[in-house]
Amino acid sequence: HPDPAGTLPGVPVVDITATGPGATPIQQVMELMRTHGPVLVRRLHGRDALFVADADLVADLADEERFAKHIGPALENVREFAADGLFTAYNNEPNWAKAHDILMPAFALGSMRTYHPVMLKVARRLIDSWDLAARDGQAVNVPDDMTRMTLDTIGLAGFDYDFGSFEREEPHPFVESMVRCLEWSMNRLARTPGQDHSAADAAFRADADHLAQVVDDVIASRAGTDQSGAEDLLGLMLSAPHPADGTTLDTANIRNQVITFLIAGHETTSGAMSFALYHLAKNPAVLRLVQREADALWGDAADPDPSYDDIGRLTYTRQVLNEALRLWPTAAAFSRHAREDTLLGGRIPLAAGQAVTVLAPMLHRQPVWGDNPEHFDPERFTAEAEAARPVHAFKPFGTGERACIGRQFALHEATMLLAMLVHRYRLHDHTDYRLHVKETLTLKPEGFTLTLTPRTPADRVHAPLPGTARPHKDG
Ligand code: FDE
Repeated sequence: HPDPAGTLPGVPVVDITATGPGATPIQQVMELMRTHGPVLVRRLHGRDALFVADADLVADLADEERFAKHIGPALENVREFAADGLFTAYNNEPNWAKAHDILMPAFALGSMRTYHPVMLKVARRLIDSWDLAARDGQAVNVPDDMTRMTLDTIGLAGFDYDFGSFEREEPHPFVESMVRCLEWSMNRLARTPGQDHSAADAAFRADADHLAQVVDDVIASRAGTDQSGAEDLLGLMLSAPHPADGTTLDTANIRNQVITFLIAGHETTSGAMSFALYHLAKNPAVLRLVQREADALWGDAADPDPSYDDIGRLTYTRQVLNEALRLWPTAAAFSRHAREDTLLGGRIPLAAGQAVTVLAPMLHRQPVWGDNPEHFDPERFTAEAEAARPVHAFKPFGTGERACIGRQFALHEATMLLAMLVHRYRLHDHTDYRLHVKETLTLKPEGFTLTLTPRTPADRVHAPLPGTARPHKDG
């Protein structure tokens, strides 16, 4: 029978044309893998996509000699509004290497020292708003507020531009346009050939124009000022010469980079913090351990002043974030292609250019994670546990030279905020929330709300910090 991708030996083909991918395509593939195993071809209207979550195959895909990042259909759609920005650039597009080289220093671990004060300032905006909610006994919408916080942070830290998200009832219009652009990118994948989508496409164009407009404002508010010495992203983009050829980024590319950073820098990070708070609300024993860590640093201080170095000491808080990213990696899939004809894992023949998509949430539930992978357990991320596990078993930030450039940025921001929140509030799961994961290319716990009460000195956890008293890993 006709088979566009050619049958792959031992790989099941699952045709989803009858139902389509629906509103939650990532979770649909997760379900398919629970039935058919961690390697499968998903067929939609005769178009095939190979998905893998098997740990050995993912490790093989991490081989940069034989595989490279693939811009699949989803990222092709994102290219309609982010073009040759870092995330969506083709590997061989000159602006990828150029922007990568210019911007790398801004994301090295040491640069977090520069961003720390701004991150702290925005964390305090969130705390001010949560203090009011706590006083009035009102619930807070966790993903909405995390999105306010991460947008303001990347705006200020990256571009010295203030979105003022906490002064608005509704999300900033930029966020609304951006979310619709991402939804368009996702829904466009599910289209039935031959139907008319001109209304959706026109609405998308209007949103994409709005994004470009906001970004031009961000850039305009900087243009003309002296950029020498400006260390933020926009400063680098406007002024830093490429180390090799001395040229700077062109205006169109700067616009694409700003859109890229505003998107990449906040949806994924806000989702990660939202899932972390969800798991803490559901796991009081873990919450107590995070509180103990924060209490050991900041004691009864009413308004602690976290230092840059404090964040490096929050090792258990970091483990909680990693464990949240294990179960719900908010950038859930990334794609690779074969550079030449090759055998994936020594058994699946791939032609040069053929794409494979890694489904991280299922990779993170494979047998290397033990026999109870659904169980939330930050002990999986102690240094010892990590050393004992294959390196490619955990991929929330992608792989290789196209892996996430913003990883340290996101982790510093998220670790600090999480510790400040658990230090300050008791979290009440007042609705007995049932997890509902919304997909807009990224993942978030839709409709997750908490009520809060201030913690008092009597709530502090006074136990000492060493790892010896911790519950044992995997029973
Ligand atoms: C990137 C990234 C990735 C890869 C993708 C592919 O491969 O396709 C991933 C997976 C990610 N990333 C993830 C994540 C998570 C989180 C939380 C984050 N992420 C965050 C962030 C922040 C920021 C700022 C960012 N991020 C950014 C970015 C960029 C720019 C990119 C691209 C790179 C290159 O060069 O390519 C990424 N990120 Fe991320």
